[in-house]
Amino acid sequence: SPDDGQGAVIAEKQHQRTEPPRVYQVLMLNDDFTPMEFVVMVLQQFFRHDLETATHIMLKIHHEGRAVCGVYTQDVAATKVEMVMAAARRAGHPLQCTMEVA
Ligand code: NFA
Repeated sequence: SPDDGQGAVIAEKQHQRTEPPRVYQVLMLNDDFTPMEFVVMVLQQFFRHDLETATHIMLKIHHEGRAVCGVYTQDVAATKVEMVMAAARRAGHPLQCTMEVA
């Protein structure tokens, strides 16, 4: 901040702008073994989708191989991936979850 010549610091609008945070898509990948009901449960529990939206996303993964489950900042996206992978492993399903820059 500038000095007014008599030692007082003049308040001024801060022109330095913060960039918006980079965002990441969290995706799940299709496989032949994970039950559809488990994928729908994951989409509701960890991504906060309602049953209709969760079912739609699950079917998109099933038919197209992958789909976006949500878009988050890096830390939140990484936590979602870990939560899904932990739940799948615990249940004995091969479901894969990944993140990529949106
Ligand atoms: N393809 C799996 C099945 O037929 C269902 C599935 C959907 C798995 C989405 C993974 C992701 N049981």
